Amino acid sequence: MAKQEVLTQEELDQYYEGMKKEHLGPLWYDLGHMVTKEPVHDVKPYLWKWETIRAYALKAGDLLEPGKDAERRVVYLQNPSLIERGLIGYGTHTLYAGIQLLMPGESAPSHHHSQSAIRFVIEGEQAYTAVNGEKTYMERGDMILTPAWTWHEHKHEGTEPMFWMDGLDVGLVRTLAASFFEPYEEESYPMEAPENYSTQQFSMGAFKKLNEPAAPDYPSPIFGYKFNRVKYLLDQMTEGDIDPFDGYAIEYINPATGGPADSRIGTMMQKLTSGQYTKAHRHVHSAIYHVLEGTGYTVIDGQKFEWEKGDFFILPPWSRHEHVNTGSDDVYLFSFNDKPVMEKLELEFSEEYKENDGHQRIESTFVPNTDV
Ligand code: GTQ
Repeated sequence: MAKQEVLTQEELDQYYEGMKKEHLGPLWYDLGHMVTKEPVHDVKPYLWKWETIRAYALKAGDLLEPGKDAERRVVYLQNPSLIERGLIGYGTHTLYAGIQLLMPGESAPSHHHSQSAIRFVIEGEQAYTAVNGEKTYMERGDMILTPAWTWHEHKHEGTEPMFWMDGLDVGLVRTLAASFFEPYEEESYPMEAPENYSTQQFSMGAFKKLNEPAAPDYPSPIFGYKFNRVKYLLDQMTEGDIDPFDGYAIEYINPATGGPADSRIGTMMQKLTSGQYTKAHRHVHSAIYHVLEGTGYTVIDGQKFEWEKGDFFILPPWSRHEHVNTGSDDVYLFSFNDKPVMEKLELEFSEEYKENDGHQRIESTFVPNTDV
């Protein structure tokens, strides 16, 4: 006889109801919901077309001016699967992406926050991001760091609209109840270093002035990571360097540690040659992807996400994925992720998909705004 049968059904019901009223719970029923066999999450994949995002961002150019009407002019990506829980600005449960527009002559004032941020330049030139008083000029394909709690501001000195992506660990910091924000007391932080200083210092070789202190481990001594360097290195890679799941892939690093460029946000550029397709795997970390160049698709948990230049898509945690280049030119996929956090917490784990020669069966094709 099971022990619980010593009580009548009515007594048992009373016991469980009483427990609930006291805000207590029976682990013998609920352990499997807490300590799950595999990651459980409610982050669904999604894809946004560049032409849609661009049109909405450009329209905001008529509606408001950064520094006057708003801190920043940004149209952010809202994952529809997370807004149900009121999670505003969530692309994944940890990561945020927004598309920032600066019109010629405009600037966005200096501030700092406990979120880490990265920028990835989509369109335009002759705008800079200044980090702690050092200007880094931004060109298409460049990645710029604004590490957590560094003072940063943006200014556009060029003649055409300037678009870039902001990537921040909004969800992570919110979940950890660790968000702090502070505007700088003036519009601009004092410019202290020569322009592009850290990028020049570390661009081919690595140097410091005799009396300059050694680069600290944190934050990275480099703020601007140039696309032409990434492209050069990807082009030097040989077939032996191909990662079965990510193709030709390069991670951006902090040269002082050899670890990720930002200590919490991982950044990666992948190249896929014409016809190249990768095998499926899944990992604990989640990512947001931006298609810098090319056409193709990514299969995520059996759903096909077709993309072209400029598009963005969400890779949820623990979801099988594989990438295909269907065009005749090289594909460049930029992505940022929460892998550094998962690794620091010793939570990162990945699993190869072994069935069907490593390729998923495609069960459906995603159409933006209908498959929510
Ligand atoms: O440019 O500093 O998209 O603080 C969101 C928050 C951009 C920025 C965003 C920010 C910024």
